[in-house]
Amino acid sequence: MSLDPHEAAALLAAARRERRTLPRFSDEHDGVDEAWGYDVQDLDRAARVAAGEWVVGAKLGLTSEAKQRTMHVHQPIVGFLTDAMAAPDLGGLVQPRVEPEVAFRLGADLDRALGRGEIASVLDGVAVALEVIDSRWTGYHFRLGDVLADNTSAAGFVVGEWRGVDLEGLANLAATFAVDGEVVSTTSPAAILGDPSEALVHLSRHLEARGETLPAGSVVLAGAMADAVPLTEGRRFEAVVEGLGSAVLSTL
Ligand code: OOG
Repeated sequence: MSLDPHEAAALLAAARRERRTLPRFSDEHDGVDEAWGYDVQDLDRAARVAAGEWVVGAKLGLTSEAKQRTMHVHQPIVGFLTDAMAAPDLGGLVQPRVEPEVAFRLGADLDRALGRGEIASVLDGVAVALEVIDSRWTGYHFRLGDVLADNTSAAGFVVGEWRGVDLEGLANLAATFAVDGEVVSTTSPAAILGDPSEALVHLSRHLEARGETLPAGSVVLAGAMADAVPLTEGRRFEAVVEGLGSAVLSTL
């Protein structure tokens, strides 16, 4: 039996409101694939906008082979960000995790598929970020269609200070992710598709294929540089990229 995308979006929204997780749709329904997942995500976005949220950008997920292996989904995924996620109500989350990322700010509309060499021309800022993810799927057990329907687990984000864009050396800057001052991962922006510029290339193609655009001023989270860690109370999470700055999320 297939599941109507409207019904799926309503089930996900109710579970989010009630702080419940769900068994993945793909176990019980046919047709839970990429196109279906983005259809549900589009309905979710429309419902949130109708409820007064603003779309402030986009995020990429599963942008490293390591993360794709961990989550058993083998391609990058795209979700949307809203203003509510910029000040997330952490108490309303059910199985939150946090991961270190690189964020970009668009200085021009992203309205066509771009090659790598054109990326700098649409950016006006780059920063270190932390993303809070919270899956609707119990234990983060999902397939591609499920995670797309769930807006790629997007729940919140924190962006450090915006810096001028120098894409040349960005990929190989040294990065760390620390919890309570103790480094849990040593990494670099190269963990994101080999170079985080590729996340923008991927996003621009994704938008063009769907006939969508993202306006100047939007924030783009390029993807995780290291595995997510559980977001628990009484802790301080910090991502640092040398020469770029840091992003901090404290639950103290
Ligand atoms: C999917 C979203 C992961 C990333 O940067 O890889 C993500 C998940 O693992 O829940 O945002």
